[in-house]
Amino acid sequence: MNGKFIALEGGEGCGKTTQIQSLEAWFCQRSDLGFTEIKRTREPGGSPLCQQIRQVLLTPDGDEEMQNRTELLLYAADRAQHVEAWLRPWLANGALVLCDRYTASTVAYQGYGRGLDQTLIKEINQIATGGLEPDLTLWLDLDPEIGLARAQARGTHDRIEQADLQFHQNVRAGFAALHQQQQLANPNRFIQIDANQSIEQVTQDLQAACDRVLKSWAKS
Ligand code: T5A
Repeated sequence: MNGKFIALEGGEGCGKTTQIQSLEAWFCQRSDLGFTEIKRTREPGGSPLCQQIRQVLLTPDGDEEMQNRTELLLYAADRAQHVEAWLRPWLANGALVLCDRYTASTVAYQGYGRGLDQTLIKEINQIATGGLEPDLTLWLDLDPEIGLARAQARGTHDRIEQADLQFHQNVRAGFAALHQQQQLANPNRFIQIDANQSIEQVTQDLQAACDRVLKSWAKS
């Protein structure tokens, strides 16, 4: 693997989609870093096949209730396809990959949100990724009440946005727990960004965090 892999994570409406576009533009100007190309992608839905899985996950037809383990396995199926067919070849080719959500979302949403067993989630994530982990995770941290209000202002509500506030508070606790674990092991691997600021300020904080981590990569 010659490339690098950065994941953006966070609760609903925290601004990932807005910020990943700015980050992509910023990295595109940094030809000094030596990446062969910059790839922006997302989960679920990062390829044509994954897009079909995304539709089942977020806007399924009919009113049959989706079971928690069904949801977990569908996210894993999306990830397995995305990793094997797209992420690994891009990274092998020396790309910088920017991904909107990855395995931390499964820990936070299916683990802390739905209450599924964390050991099961770890195993499923391992099967789906074959061990591919981000070099850096940027967590856009935001009070779920603010994030849900932002997301709802857009007018459409997918299946997961419709879950109650407690679910989204548990999701935030999941990201916080992951952040705390990584703080001890490697503080440059999982960075918390305050998403309750202006779009411009969040962009600046993300760029500063990336600059800091890029320097540590250059030294290693
Ligand atoms: N999921 C995903 C799981 O449960 N398990 C998994 O393993 C994975 C991978 C994905 C859903 O799937 C779940 C999580 C999600 O529920 P999605 O449509 O991709 O669904 O949803 P999100 O990733 O949540 O994306 P959203 O578009 O809803 O939110 P974003 O990308 O965080 O936010 P963004 O940039 O679209 O901004 C939302 C609104 O806020 C404004 C924007 O202009 C926009 O209107 N905004 C701000 N307003 C004020 N101040 C700021 N700083 C702002 N930043 C953005």
